[in-house]
Amino acid sequence: MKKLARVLSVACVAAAPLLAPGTAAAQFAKPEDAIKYRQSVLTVMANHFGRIAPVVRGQQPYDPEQVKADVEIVAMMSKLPWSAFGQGTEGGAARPAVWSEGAKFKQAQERLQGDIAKLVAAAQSGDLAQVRTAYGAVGASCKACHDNFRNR
Ligand code: ASC
Repeated sequence: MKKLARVLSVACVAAAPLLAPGTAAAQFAKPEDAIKYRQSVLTVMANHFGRIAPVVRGQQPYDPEQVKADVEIVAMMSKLPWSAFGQGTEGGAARPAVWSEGAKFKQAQERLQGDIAKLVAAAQSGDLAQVRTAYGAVGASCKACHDNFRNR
């Protein structure tokens, strides 16, 4: 029995790289760690996205360098949360649909990243009207994903 357990554990370690890269075990010691990681990343992302809101609403002067810096943080952060939604990490505010409708969840990520790429380009243009349009599209992407995949 002991020997079988050892053989199995060696086999599991050997097979680990073949598993989906997003599995909790690959990157996080515990499911709670994955939940904390994705929530932290999304919190930082929302914070920097939110800093641009008063600018696009005309409540704060447009400082192109500042907007660019915030958009770059949003873009970087937007790459990170998804691998922390691996199998076995159900919980937090995530709905079961994240796992039961994986293809749709993936589409929502891709929509967001496409919209963020446009926001990066708009921020680089230094044209507030372009930033405003692209900002609205990113916000709509955030909302669409939340409507489908996040508990209120
Ligand atoms: C934000 C933020 C979100 C989105 C979403 C858009 O600033 O933190 O989650 O915009 O509210 O509807």
